[in-house]
Amino acid sequence: MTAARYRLMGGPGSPYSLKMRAVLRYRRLPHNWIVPQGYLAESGELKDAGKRMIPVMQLPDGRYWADSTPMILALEQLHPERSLLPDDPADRFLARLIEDFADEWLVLPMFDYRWDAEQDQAFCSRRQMAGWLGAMPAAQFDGIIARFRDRQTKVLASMGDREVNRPLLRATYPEVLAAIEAQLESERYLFGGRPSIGDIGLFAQLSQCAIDPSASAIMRRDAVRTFQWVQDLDDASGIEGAWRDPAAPLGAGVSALLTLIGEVYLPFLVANAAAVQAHPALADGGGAVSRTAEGAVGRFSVQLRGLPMVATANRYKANCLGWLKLALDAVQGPARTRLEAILRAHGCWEALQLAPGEAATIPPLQPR
Ligand SMILES: N[C@@H](CCC(=O)N[C@@H](CS)C(=O)NCC(=O)O)C(=O)O
Repeated sequence: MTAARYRLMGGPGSPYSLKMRAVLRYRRLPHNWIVPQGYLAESGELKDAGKRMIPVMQLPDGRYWADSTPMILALEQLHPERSLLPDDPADRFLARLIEDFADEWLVLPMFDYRWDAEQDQAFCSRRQMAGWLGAMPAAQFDGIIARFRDRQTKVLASMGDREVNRPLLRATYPEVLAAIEAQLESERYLFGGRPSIGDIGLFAQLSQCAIDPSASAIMRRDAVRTFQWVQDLDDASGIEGAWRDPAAPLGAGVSALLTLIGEVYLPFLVANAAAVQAHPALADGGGAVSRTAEGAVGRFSVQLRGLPMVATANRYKANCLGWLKLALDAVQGPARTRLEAILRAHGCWEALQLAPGEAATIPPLQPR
């Protein structure tokens, strides 16, 4: 293996894979981008790494890591330059919160659009498999496409009631686009002139929405500046901006995202955590959106903004809430006072408070 380079193994349609690549590019960390060839890399190095999800990153020392959020945080320890974590502890927490929302919520409308209408299923399956499979006769290619479509739609069905959830999920997608459009009126990124982990999280899901036919049509029609923001964030290695002044008012887009998080995402996470507690045997799905071992065990329903959501309890998402609570708990001093006011104003404070004894039950946030 080439000395001192990271090796990032991911898939062409995987938001978390493009997320990690954008991180390595912005941070100017030398790396090779690798799409292992074969149907979802059912054999070979990726399979042997044993992570059961993508992306998988091999470090220059040979170790394999998975799970984008802890990988990003671990890279921060190894490489202090060009951090994705704002200097100000309050902004740093908000960036983490927005990243989490993007990873665990925005992915839901993205996947629903992708595997719903015929034009989306047909295009998305073919273009993703084209990346995984390389050269191959058309008949053989078509057979694999059919298998892939079937797999993806079945997995989505196992995650919740798609028909019931669709109105809520699809209402939040244009809301995110509108938030970024609003943010772009004053700042290039969420927390100033350089991207944060929150920008990168939004980029990941929107990178797919910009390509997938139905989601892309909405973005191209209603949010052209966001469309280009997404293209640019794919490679931000040339960006040299500064963090915003944390004493200044929050950007309009950040504020809109926090409202959505307070009204929809955090109540969803709280309901999920309660459902996980009620089913202690639930497997840890690792946050892998397209692989839920749980099936229909632990289905729960919750009303969000008066709209119904029926989902399968997910241990990884319960951990996400725990990690956010710990991160908030760690913010002290004047930044905490400022942060509390912001979170309260957006309905995010209560859901993020640790219960007595809860901290000891939260697993460490580290690459898998
Ligand atoms: N929390 C993980 C999520 C990764 C994830 O869900 N990856 C998907 C592809 S985008 C996956 O590997 N799914 C497993 C599968 O399709 O078998 C991360 O942030 O890296």
